[in-house]
Amino acid sequence: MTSSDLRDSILHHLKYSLGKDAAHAVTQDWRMALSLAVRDRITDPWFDATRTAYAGQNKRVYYLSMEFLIGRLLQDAIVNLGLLETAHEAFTDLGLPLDTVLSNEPDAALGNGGLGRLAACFIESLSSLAVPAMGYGIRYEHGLFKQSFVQGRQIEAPEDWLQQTHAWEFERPESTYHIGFGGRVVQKDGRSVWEPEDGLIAQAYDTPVIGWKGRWANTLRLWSAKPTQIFDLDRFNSGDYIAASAPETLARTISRVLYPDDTTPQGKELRLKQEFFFTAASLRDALRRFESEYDDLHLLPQKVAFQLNDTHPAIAGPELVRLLHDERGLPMDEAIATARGCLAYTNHTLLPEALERWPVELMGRLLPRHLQIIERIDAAHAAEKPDRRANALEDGEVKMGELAFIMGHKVNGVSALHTDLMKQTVFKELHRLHPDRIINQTNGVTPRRWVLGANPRLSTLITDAIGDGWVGDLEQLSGLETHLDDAGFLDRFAAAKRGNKTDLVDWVQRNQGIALDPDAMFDVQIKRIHEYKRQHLNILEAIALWQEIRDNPNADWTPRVKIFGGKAAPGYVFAKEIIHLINDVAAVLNADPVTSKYLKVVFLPNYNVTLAERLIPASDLSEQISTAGKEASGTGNMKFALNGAPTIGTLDGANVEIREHVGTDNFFLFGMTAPEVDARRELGDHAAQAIAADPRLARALDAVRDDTFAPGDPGRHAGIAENLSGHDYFVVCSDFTDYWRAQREVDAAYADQGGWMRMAALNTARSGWFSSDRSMRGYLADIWRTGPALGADGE
Ligand code: 26W
Repeated sequence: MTSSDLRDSILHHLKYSLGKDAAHAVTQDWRMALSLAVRDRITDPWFDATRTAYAGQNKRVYYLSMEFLIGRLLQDAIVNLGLLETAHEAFTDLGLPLDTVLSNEPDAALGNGGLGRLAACFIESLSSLAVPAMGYGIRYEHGLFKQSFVQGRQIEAPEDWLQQTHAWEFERPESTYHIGFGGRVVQKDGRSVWEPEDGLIAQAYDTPVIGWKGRWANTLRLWSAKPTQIFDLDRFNSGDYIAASAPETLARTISRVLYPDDTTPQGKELRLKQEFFFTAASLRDALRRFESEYDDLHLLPQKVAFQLNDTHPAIAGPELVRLLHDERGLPMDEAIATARGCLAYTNHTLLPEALERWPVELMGRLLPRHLQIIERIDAAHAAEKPDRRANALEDGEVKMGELAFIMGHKVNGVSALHTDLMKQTVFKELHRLHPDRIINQTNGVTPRRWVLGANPRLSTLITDAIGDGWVGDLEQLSGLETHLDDAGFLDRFAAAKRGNKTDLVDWVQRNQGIALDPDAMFDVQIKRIHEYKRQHLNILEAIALWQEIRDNPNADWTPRVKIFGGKAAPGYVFAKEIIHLINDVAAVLNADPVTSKYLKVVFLPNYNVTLAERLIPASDLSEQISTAGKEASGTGNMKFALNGAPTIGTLDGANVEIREHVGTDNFFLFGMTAPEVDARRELGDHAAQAIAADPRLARALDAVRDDTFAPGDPGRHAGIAENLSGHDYFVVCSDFTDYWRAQREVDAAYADQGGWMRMAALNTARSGWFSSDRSMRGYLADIWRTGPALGADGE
């Protein structure tokens, strides 16, 4: 496709699809027109992929996820189709910068964080690998809330991405399923039949996901809830118009909003309804497709794989058994075995408060037949493994982790450490009963979005050095190692980083009115705000450093900008206090005429995928400082390493593997290991001991406690100070001293710019293993037992 072909197609869509005259088109019109023109290029490979999968009778992978944090799609599609240059030229002709058009797209925030973004990377990798697959999720009308700060406090506003027409989706009014709730179970001809009392319609919306080089496209199918009946006509006719629309409002509520809490499922009825809603629709859709091709249900495990992204779709176990047994007459034990052959479960957290459990009363009321089936599943499991007890139903609750484990043929963790801890802790008993079930699949990220799309400067440099094969085969980055003794290469590497930093400096100036020095080290922590991620450890170190610079303003300080980004769940009070403290510290430090040339703190509001794409390429240092044993994997950590930002971090999640890959000399390690953390906690007064041993820590905590950062309002941050000097469950104080030491090593290393750039480039060269293509190959080999439908040559 030439740039004039693309321009013609854009102008065609502007006129005939959008009804706009070029003379009056605004940026949004151009963006829509470009999206439609690009979408046209996706449609043929998309249809071809579907045809190929049917013709080859390939096994299909269904990735069931409550969240798909896809962000913007236009640039990603253009990059994967190889149309970036063409699009640039087309818009040069049209007199509008392509970047202006691309940045007009809303960021689809249909997820909270790591779990949702992982699902988005996986679905892209499955397309890039040409694996017949489909993502199933919910088409939330409102994604994750928008965050702003008022006097340093987080304020939430509703997100409204569907306010504008969504350019990528195809509505499927014919793909609908009736989803029931409540009611009772009756016996008919010796069979149990669920007769739901309420119901609604799940309607499909399809978004094509194009893979690298446009060879293959899969579908992301998101379900939207519609009423079975739009109006209560009796009420409407009697004049009660508001009440007449009640059924519609109620039904639509199910897909209205993404739950913004990624740590504490609150046992909310609506959440369980959302989970069943999308799971049931997805299973039925997949079964319909299967039954259009095959007539033997026993073939199901050979032809269909359902991956459960955490326990949110774990009701798939009992629902699939119900579809096979109640509705299709397979004997119960065969139904359970067949369902298990199709299902596998990925665990993403060990935090006890994040493990889903539903009151039996609620499950029985909403899904009475499923509750009975869960009892049968437990009984069958106990019969099979009579020696010990490990049930899904216990103490008046349905434990979704146990249910997913028992109903999955494989259960995986998301980093080597996390998988080991799964075996030792939450699934200890079940692991003993099924020693081959738990396996590891370390997370990965897609290089198309996170390197090629987000970091064109670095990408050009890499391609100049080793060719462009790395984009589809990221381990080729190791070829960069031979260039590291070439001063010219390192200079260009430094220039790429510097260019990215300058872009960020300009953007921060325009959007936040804060001036940053691009020569300072950009030290970045971006992720959800949570105690275990320890943003407060980072800000404590900033406070201590500020105090030390004030004591000794003429010393040889390495200039640093600490950048934070991340949202706190609206109900998570302590996380919000951490945000407030960071913003208050930023205000004081940035206004300090003596220290601010060495140290600034910036908390950028509304962290999302788009902001991550801007920040990560411009980062020098990656903060991965969670309490060891608590971060299942992390995926931001991988994006930083790939983009040439070394890590300061603990031995937690995938940090362990990143350190092994990049080399211990190129990673700033600090802190206790997971077993050391547990042992330390046994000492009741670990925080007091740590504070007594480190005057810097004591002084920083004093400043949090007094009114240093809350002028005229002492006590504002007392909650954090009390937590840290008291209970300190996440052992912030006990890791502080070693964190400080590691940070000073970072300072010294950064001061030697030549050495630093070498270390940064080594991080890039040695991080190729962290591609989500590698993760997907692992799932394909060990869990789904299938592979690409196309050979490397496209046949
Ligand atoms: C129902 C409440 C709820 C919602 C979401 C509980 C837990 C979750 C997720 C499991 C939280 C999550 O996103 N976990 C993150 O998953 C990433 C992808 O595997 C990992 O990289 C992160 O370490 C992990 O915190």
